[in-house]
Amino acid sequence: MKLYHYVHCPFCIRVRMVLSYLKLSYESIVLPYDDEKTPLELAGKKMLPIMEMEGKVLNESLEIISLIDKENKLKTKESIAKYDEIEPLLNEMGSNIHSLAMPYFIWTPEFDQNSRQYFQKKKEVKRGPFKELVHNREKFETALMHTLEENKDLFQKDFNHHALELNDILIAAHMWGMYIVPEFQYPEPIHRYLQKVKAHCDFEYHGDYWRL
Ligand SMILES: N[C@@H](CCC(=O)N[C@@H](CS)C(=O)NCC(=O)O)C(=O)O
Repeated sequence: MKLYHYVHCPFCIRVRMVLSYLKLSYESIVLPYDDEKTPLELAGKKMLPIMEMEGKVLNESLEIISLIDKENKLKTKESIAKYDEIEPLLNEMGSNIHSLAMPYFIWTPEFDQNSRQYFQKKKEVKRGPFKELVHNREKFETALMHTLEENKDLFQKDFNHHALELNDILIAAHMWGMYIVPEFQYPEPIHRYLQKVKAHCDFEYHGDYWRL
């Protein structure tokens, strides 16, 4: 299996988490964000994740995950069947998380000068100048905290009595970006929940940068 991904991308992170939860080895290829040629050649559009496996090229995270989790160990079938129920929450959280995290993503080792400029230019079309996003961070943080408060029941699982499910991975993968934002801290119960998902998945957000 060959996974082409962006380290910061939540859709890629969910695939990485599932692979590592299931202890499946794969070739990890972090593509530069400004590389348009490789994804276009592989999948016909500039979108990651892309997975090459079993003679196929897959370009949708949930399709990849359903093929990987053959034994339905994460209740993948049930999660995907009910994806409509969780998608609005992921979008709502994702919108604020991205506005907060994007100005910082670009300073991680995933980016060089060209890919940083490419990313910033593309994302500023939709979200406005990164400097303004950082300036207005309180507004996005307040909105995010409101969403988290409204959904606090989701973060109560202790994983002693509940098994990890794909839904936990989908939520955690979207929330992970906030760990890149300076001085932001999730409320303690949410941080604990996320760290448990991370431990179950043996997931290292930035592991690809430091591989020997
Ligand atoms: N529905 C897709 C969404 C993947 C997606 O949105 N990927 C973004 C990165 S987070 C992307 O590749 N964007 C490329 C670009 O905007 O240039 C999935 O679930 O895999």
